[in-house]
Amino acid sequence: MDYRTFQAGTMSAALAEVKHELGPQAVILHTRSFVKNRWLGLRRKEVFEITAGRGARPNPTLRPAPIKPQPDPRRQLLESPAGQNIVMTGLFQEVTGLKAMVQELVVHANRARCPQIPEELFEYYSQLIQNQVAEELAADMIKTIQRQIRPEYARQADFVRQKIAEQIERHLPSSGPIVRTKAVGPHVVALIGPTGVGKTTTIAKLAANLKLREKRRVGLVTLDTYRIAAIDQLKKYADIIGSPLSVVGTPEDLSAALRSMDDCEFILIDTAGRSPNDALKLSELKGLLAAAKPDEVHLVLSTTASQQCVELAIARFGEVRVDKIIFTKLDEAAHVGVVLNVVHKVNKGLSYLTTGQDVPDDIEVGQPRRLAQLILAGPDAQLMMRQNR
Ligand SMILES: Nc1nc2c(ncn2[C@@H]2O[C@H](COP(=O)(O)OP(=O)(O)OP(=O)(O)O)[C@@H](O)[C@H]2O)c(=O)[nH]1
Ligand SMILES: [Mg+2]
Repeated sequence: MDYRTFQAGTMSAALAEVKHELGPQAVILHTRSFVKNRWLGLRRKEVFEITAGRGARPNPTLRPAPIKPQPDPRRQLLESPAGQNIVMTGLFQEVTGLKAMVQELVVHANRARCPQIPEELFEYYSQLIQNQVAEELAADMIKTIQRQIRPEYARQADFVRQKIAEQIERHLPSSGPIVRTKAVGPHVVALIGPTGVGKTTTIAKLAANLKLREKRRVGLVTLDTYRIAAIDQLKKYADIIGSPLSVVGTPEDLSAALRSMDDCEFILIDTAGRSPNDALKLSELKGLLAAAKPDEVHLVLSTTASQQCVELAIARFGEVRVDKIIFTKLDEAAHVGVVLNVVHKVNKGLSYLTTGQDVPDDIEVGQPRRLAQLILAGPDAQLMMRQNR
């Protein structure tokens, strides 16, 4: 076959050239795109290349094939695999173009709404907003940075990102991990929170890390007597790590269970998930915690919930007792800014973040710097989380 290579700045321009030179019957053999460096690599240009031929010459030794009605040559070209490749590439280009256009419109709309944000720092402000950092908080951080740095530094991306990380750290109180400070008796920690946020899984991760990695004596207590499955779930983990588990339903049983584990260094209490709207169950939980007198109560919240749900949970569970906050399911969160908004607003220390279903690995101490990195990573945050495992 007689074939030639055509190059152009867009796939459709290259295709037009193929059609012009070889006619509509042209057969496409190969397509590719690559970046060409020009001016000693200072300018880069994307090139689209199509290798096409005029079609196979008829073989005289073969009997002529019966004449079939020919589809329209344009359709023939489009239906070939290479033709479809081009269509897909074209679509991809168009979608990418549309995305950039929408992004630009969003930035433009935000910019119109926030004339107080300096032009050179607007991109960073936009990134924080896209990660659902509250507008007021984002504006506050950016304005502080503007006051801190000289204008020429605002153009140095790494420097500005470092400053934003510092701001996020400043606005995100962290409580550090669970630490036993007393010399005698168990350090008692209770986890409370809405249903299904990951309390039991987090208790299992904490217990396994304390027992297997730190070699501590750990006892487990569950107050979740509503469902057999919930007891089985924790029993399975207790057996694997070799820790005692007590299942208790009343405040009196709870006090007795804690006394029976007096030789443990840590006791972790799992509770049944409660709806923030269920006042009765919340007051029952309050009674149980009053009997347990835990050293720390961590409110467990999921990053997959809306900020509104999270705030309602904080308000209602706050009436029970909340000392620290654990955020779960970061691996499923589209945006991690909510963690910053919430922890900053309620001014409770962030103790842990959980990043997956695997016990005991998918948990980390809630470090502001790490959260800053995740917020600044934007769409790459999930990738960063997986790489960190
Ligand atoms: N993706 C993801 N899933 C998680 C994480 N933590 C827990 N899960 C999952 O969330 C689901 C609920 O977890 P549980 O630990 O049973 O939640 P819970 O808060 O104890 O639930 P209730 O006791 O019913 O209120 C399970 O499928 C867990 O595997 C996490 O960090 N990431
Ligand atoms: Mg549970």
